[in-house]
Amino acid sequence: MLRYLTAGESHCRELTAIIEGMPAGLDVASADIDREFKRRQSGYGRGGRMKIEADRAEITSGIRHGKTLGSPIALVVKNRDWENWTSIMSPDAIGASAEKAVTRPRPGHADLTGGLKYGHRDLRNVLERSSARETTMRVAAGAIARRLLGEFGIEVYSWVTEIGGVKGKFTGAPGALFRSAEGSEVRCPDGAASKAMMERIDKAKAEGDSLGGAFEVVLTGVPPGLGSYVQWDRKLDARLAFSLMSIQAIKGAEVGLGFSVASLPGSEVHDEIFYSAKGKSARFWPRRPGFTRKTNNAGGIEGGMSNGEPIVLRAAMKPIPTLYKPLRSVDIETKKPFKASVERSDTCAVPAAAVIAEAVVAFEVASAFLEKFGGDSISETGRNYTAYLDEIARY
Ligand code: EPS
Repeated sequence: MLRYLTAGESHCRELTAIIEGMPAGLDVASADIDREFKRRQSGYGRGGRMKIEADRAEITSGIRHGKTLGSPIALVVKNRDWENWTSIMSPDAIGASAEKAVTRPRPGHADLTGGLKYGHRDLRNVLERSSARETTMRVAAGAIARRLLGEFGIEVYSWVTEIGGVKGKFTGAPGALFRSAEGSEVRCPDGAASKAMMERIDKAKAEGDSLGGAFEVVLTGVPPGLGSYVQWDRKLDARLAFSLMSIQAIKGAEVGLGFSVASLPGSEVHDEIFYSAKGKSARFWPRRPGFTRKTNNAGGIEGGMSNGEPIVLRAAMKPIPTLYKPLRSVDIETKKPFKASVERSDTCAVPAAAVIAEAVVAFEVASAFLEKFGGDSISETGRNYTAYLDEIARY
C-alpha cells in the first residue's frame, strides 16, 4: 500500500514527509522534486513568504544513487524563515517566547475551531500547522508519485480556469494546454484571461482583499480498471475528490461534467461506446482494446473505476482567509469584537493550488495503480502491467 505522512509547522525548523510502499528501482532525483517545489512557490499574487523560501528537497532515506530502495522514503525541507522564529517556535520551554501569540481568530481559517478542539489559548498553535505551508510536503510526495506514473506513460496536467470571477476560454489537447499554462503567471492557458486575472489580483491586493478561483487537473494514459465498484472506499472518483478536498482552502471538487450533470438529460451525459479494430490505437495508452468513446463527460471514471479515457477533475478554491482588510472577529481572551488578526499571506494562491492538486491526485492514482499491479520493484510492476494490457487487448 502506498501512503505518506507529512509533519511540520509553517515556521518550525523543517518540514518532513515519509512515503511508504514505493517499489524499488524507480529513478528519482531531488531535481524532480525541486522542480515541483518551484512551481508551487510561483504564481502571480503569492505573498512575502515565497520571497524568503527557496524550497529544496533533502532526501534522507529510501533512495540511493538516484533509485528507490523499496524502503520508506523520508524527505526534509528546511524553513529558511526559521531563523526569525527560533524562540517563538522553540520546541523547548526554556528560552521560548510567547511573542506573536494570536488571540483573534481569522474567519475562514482553522484558528477558532482549532483552539476549541485542542484547547489552545494561543491560536498560533493552530495556524502554524493549518497553514498552506504544509502543502510543500504534499508536493514532494506527489513529485515521487509522478515519477512512478511517468514510468508507465501516465501524465498529470493542470491549468487555472477562473480567478475571482475572471474565466478563461480555451480548448485543446491536455499537453498543449499545460504548456500554455506553464507560460502564464496565473497558469491559465488563455493569454487574455491571464492578463485580466492579474489585473483582478492587483485590484484585490490594493483593496486589502483576497481571491479564490477554480482549476482543472487532467491525467492521460491511465488504463481502465484502477479503483473498484465493489466497495464504497475503493471508488477512484471518491478517493480523488477526497484528495482534492484535503488541500487547504478547497471548497468543491468534481469529476468530468461534475455539477453540470444536474441539468442535463442522460442522452447528453453518458459517453456512448463504439468498437473498431482500429480503436486499438495507442491513444493515451498502449495496446488499448477496440472499445472507443467519442465523448468523455464521465471524466475518465465510471462505476468508481478509470475507464481508459483521460481523468478530468475540477476544484474550487476559496479566497485566502487572511485579509489585509480584516473581517470582524472576537478576541478569545477579552471576548471583545476585533478586526481579525492579519498573518502574512497571499492575495491569490489558485495557481499554486493547481500544482498542489496535481501532486495529491498523482499520489492517489499511483496508489490505485500499485493496488492493481503491485510489485516490490518497478520491473515487477511493469511485468504485471504489460500482462494486463495484453489481456484486455484480447477482450
Ligand atoms: C504559504 C506559507 C505561509 C503563507 C501562506 C502560503 O507562510 P507564512 O505564514 O510564513 O506567510 O504565506 O499560507 C496562507 C496564506 C495560509 O492561510 O495558510 C505557502 O507555503 O504556500
